[in-house]
Amino acid sequence: VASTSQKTAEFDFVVVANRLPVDSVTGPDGSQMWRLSPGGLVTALEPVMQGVDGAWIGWPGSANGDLEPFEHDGIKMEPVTLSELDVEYYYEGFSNDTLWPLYHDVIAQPTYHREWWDAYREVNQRFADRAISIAAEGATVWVHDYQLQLVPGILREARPDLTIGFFNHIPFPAYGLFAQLPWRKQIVRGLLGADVIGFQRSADASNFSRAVRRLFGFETKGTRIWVPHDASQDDVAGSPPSRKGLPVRRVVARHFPISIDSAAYARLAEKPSVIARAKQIREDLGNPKTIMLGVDRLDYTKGIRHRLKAYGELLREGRIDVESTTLIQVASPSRERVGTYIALRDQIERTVGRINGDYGTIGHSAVVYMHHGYPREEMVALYLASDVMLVTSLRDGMNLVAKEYVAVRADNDGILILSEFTGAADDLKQALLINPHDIDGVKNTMIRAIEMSTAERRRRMRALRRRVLENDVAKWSEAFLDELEHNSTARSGSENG
Ligand code: GDG
Repeated sequence: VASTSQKTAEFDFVVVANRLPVDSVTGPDGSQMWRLSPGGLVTALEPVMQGVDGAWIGWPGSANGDLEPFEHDGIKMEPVTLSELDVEYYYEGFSNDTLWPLYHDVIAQPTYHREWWDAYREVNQRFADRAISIAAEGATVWVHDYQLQLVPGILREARPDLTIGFFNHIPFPAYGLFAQLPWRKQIVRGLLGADVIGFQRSADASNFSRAVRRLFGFETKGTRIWVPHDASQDDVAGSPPSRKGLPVRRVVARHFPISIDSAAYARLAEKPSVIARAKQIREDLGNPKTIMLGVDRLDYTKGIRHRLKAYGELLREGRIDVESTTLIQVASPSRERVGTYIALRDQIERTVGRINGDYGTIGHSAVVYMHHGYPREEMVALYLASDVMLVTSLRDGMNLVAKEYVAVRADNDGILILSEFTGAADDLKQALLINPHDIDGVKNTMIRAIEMSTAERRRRMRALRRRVLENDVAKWSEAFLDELEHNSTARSGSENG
């Protein structure tokens, strides 16, 4: 075991996530510094981490040598080292080319490689070992996302004193698809090490419970699952284990829809510099009547091609024209060494090039396409500048962009077109919901948005804003940690069935 195991166990609250919430940046004098990556997760957990003795275990983001633990913005960082090969096999391979496409309903073909699985197991063990060595007696450990599904099981075996939570940020697929995974039993057993397994949608939680029943035959009822304490008893045949007098623990699998720091977004949108920038963006585009906007990581789950196809057809049919309507598409670079992503980028850029070639004029582009990341203030300015926000994911755990767009529209204006296949659609019913596969439906909805009356726009946006402002990310983490507190095996003794 690594030298870290000799460290004193000192933290009462430990977050385990693939990435640390910091990026390495180069300062003006050429020196390396850390900058907090402003994600919702950090915002939600920062107060929790500072209230108790907390630490965050994660990969610092580039394959490099060992880094000592350090503190940044009051958060204790515990960096986990990944080698070049770990990045290739565990991260780009098993996480992003096996699990990601499988969990997103095989929109792209998942690749199954035994070497990738071996690396996934090894790296999960490494993350778990760190948690085992730094978590204080009786601590709470919150593990995040599909890269680390084996960690709860490893922790349960080694440290039954811990209270263990897991949250899956992406969908959990129907059993018919999940069953493809050669290591489906190990993954499910790994997750069942947690006291609470959180999902984005209730459908994800029921897909998971069904997988548990099909693979193990454990008893489930509503959001509860009864799991043998002793994994060697898993295969006891016949009726559910709890009825055969085996010691069981209760696991809760339910949905906790994630959100954003709504107030922080609303505040950014009030800044004079951001408002001025939004105005500037409209002017730079020649003040078209309608600006449509897409903001996505460049990922095949986001339905960027479907969106472009619909938009291109509207131009071809003359239902919209480049003088009155502009589409801005921000596609931030993502997973650029994975083959599927390289191919997708080529397809998207070819399509944008064609549309602009066919319909653009000297003064007006049909599609303004940008393949870079932007500071958050620029994103908010784009949201404010746009009349119609396009979220056309083919499958998406939640989709925070939809919530951010709503949070910043204090003017109660702007229209959200939202795919039914996002977690966000479960809650944001006042959006214009679409099926992105139905290109005619998407086209008609775009036209409907362009023509929508001010009264209807306001009515819808007001209702959306109520939802997003009320249910922010702080509520999300409170709800999860509250459930975890109530369903801890460690805290309730051996039996909580
Ligand atoms: C996963 C799940 C789930 C994007 N480009 C830039 C930028 N962004 C920000 C957005 C938003 C975030 O990144 C993207 O979040 P999403 O939720 O839309 O999508 P994923 O990255 O796929 O996230 C998803 C989420 O986890 C949380 O659980 O909702 O379903 O797939 O905040 O604003 N931010 C900046 N510049 C960019 O260029 N600053």
